[in-house]
Amino acid sequence: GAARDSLVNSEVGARTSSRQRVLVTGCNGQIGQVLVPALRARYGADNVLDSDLRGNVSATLDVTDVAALMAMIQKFQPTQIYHLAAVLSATGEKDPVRAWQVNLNGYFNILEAAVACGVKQVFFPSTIAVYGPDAPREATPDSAPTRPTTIYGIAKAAGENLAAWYRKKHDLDVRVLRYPGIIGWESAPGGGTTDYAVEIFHAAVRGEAFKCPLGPDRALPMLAMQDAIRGTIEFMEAAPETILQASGYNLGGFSAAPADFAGEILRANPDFRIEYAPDHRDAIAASWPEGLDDTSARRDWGWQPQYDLATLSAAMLGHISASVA
Ligand code: AKB
Repeated sequence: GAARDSLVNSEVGARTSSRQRVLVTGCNGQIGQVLVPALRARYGADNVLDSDLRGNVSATLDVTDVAALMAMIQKFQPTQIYHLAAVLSATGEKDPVRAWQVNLNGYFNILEAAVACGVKQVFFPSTIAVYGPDAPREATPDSAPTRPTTIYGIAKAAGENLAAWYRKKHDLDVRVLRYPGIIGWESAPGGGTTDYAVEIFHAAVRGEAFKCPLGPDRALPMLAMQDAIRGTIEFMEAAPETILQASGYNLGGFSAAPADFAGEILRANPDFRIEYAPDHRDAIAASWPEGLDDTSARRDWGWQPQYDLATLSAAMLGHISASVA
């Protein structure tokens, strides 16, 4: 009954910080480089295993290699997997086969291995790229149609449906957030359409003119890395009964176009120069929302972003300047 359920839930709550063992894939990516230290601070360094295909990580793991994945999970015995390994939107259009193998098959391997090995929880980062040209452009709600036009969006939309299926069929606690473009001073993005919103600040601090791959007014939903990391951990730790949307939640921050970032930078540095040279990324961005409605995340599990365009832009310039000084 209810009393027993709440007892079970409070036991789960009491266990969260002490007995969490977390495997993170794709740790060399933009999010992983910031999420791993945050998870280590919370659950203990030894309880967080950072993996990637290559680079400076504790474990080398190709998520498309089922045998290697199973062996790693059997050895480390994670209670949770944050599955960040993915090929992003702009790269995906250039190499769709690899994008599908990593983003869909790799994720499917993670879900199957999680069920086989008794992993309790899986985090799947979805994206605004699941929405296509037929979704409302402004304040796009969770309920908007997901008919994406990039291979990245198509794989992520399938991933959202897979999450709901594994929740229902296997009682696996897969949780999904639909991230906007994420902007942080801590790490460099790679292969995405929203990467420009990080790169513009680095160019400004180096005193270089920025060649922008999107048109001046191409607005997209954006979110501060600090908000994204905090929100993700809060979401994963939220009581199971507060997670009502099996295929994911929009995670909103603010909406901004290249001209908006340029305006913020110009206020601090009147010499900043930007040149617009829209390329294939502008076309990808044109198929995505301009802003997100994240009412459900706010209502169900208390999502609340802290940064807006002005505060994030100031923080970006401050932190990047400090790191090169
Ligand atoms: C990309 O631009 O591909 C990503 C995303 C919005 O999913 N940053």
